[in-house]
Amino acid sequence: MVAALRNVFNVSRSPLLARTSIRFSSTASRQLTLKERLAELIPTEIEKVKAIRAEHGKKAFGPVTVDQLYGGMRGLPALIWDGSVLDPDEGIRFRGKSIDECKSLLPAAPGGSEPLPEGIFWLLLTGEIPSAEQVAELSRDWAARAEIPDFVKEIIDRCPPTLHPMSQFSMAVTALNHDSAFAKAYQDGVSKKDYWGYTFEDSMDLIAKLPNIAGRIYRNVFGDGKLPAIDSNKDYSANLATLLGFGDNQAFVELLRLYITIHTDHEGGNVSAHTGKLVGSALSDPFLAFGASLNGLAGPLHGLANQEVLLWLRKMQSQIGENATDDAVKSYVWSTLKGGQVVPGYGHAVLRKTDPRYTAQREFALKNLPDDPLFKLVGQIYEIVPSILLEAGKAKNPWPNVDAHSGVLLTHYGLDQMQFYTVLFGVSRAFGVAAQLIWDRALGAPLERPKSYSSEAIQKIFKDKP
Ligand code: CMX
Repeated sequence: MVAALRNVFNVSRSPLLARTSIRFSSTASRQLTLKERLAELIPTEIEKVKAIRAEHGKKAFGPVTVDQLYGGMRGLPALIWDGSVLDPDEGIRFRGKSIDECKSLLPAAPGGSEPLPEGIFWLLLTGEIPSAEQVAELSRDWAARAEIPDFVKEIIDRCPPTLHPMSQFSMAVTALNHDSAFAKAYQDGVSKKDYWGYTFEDSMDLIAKLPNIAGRIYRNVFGDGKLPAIDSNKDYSANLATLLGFGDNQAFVELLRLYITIHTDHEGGNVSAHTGKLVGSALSDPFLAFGASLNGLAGPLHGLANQEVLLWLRKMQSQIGENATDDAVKSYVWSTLKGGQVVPGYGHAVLRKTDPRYTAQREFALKNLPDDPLFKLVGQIYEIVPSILLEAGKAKNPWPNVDAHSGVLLTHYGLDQMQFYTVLFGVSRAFGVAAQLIWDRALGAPLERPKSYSSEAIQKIFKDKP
């Protein structure tokens, strides 16, 4: 305790911590802020990584096949990512904790039962479960940082409503780089050992400003362009719900809390996470790095699949009607495959079982909207699609992923503008990318630069080898 307090005192005097909203209290009764706790953890982690590299650094991690070079690097061990690990059968664990464990361990809002995303950010960064007080302090800190610069508002307001919300989102996030603490400190010649503190501040600003950006895009494209103010007494998800116009619906607020929590992180190799890490490795600040992540998330094989699922379901309903028979659904699925398209929301590059993020959303639906017709259709499809994908014989994983379910829940509460769905995924994904960016700068992660080969080189290398 004494050592911890001494540590708090030391880090509190650092200029890097000047913007942390809790101050050192001489009574020492308050708990550590996230930044103070991180400052304590970093030296130990640096030593841990040094020891791992000293002991195992020269050991091989297994063979690399030519197929992996051509095949999207599937399964290639190539990255360090601490926030979460994905098991093909079990699904995601955030710092070792399953979704169910997160749901029961992370603090919920008073009167609520879903985990607050503030808690999972703490968990992703520290590996620890925060107290309710620490989570409340994060809510207050983010609300205090939520305002976006006028020129960013103008950029969003000038976008034509026909420009996809994800493109608007990426532009606005990239433009936040104007006020990056990291970029400024770098220009001022900051020492490498202090990178993480500025990355932390930018990451906190990034996460805090996303609701105002997302809300503004939503209101401009789908509403009257008028946006309410952030309430500093509300948690992150409640504020986001208010900005979208659903703040009075407690079930929707709870849905957002769950939604943001489970979409935060999915280990490091997926397109949005890896892109953020890659761009961050060039010491681009968190706004530039996460802007790039968003452009990857906007692809239909990744985050845009949540929009595609709803489009596909609606098209199915328009062709075969609501309450369609299993046979009609089957032939619609086959027509999708025969048309050379994918069944959106099904399959995964790593998972080989039903995505537990799908299951968590299904459980929410069973509790809150069991009789919703679209939810029933999603359940019907779950009984039909896997066996068809298996019969078609191509997909390695015939089971649903996270995107198969989210749109149905949002639609139920009236958020039926499917073009907006990936923006919500993006708000959440910032948490996981930011957490890793902070650790990458704390641990001095180098510029990423893997080796590429031409097909000619591959032919030459293996010319006389069996
Ligand atoms: N419908 C039809 N075909 C599918 C399929 C699906 N849902 N999933 C995989 N396949 C096909 C692939 O297109 C591939 O075909 P080709 O050999 O003709 O190229 C073949 O099966 C093998 O693919 P795979 O090894 O099983 O899957 P990949 O790792 O290459 O791709 C993914 C994974 C997610 C892109 C793929 O399953 C897919 O396209 N699913 C639909 C889109 C989707 O839901 N994406 C969201 C994923 C979650 C997220 O990131 O948000």
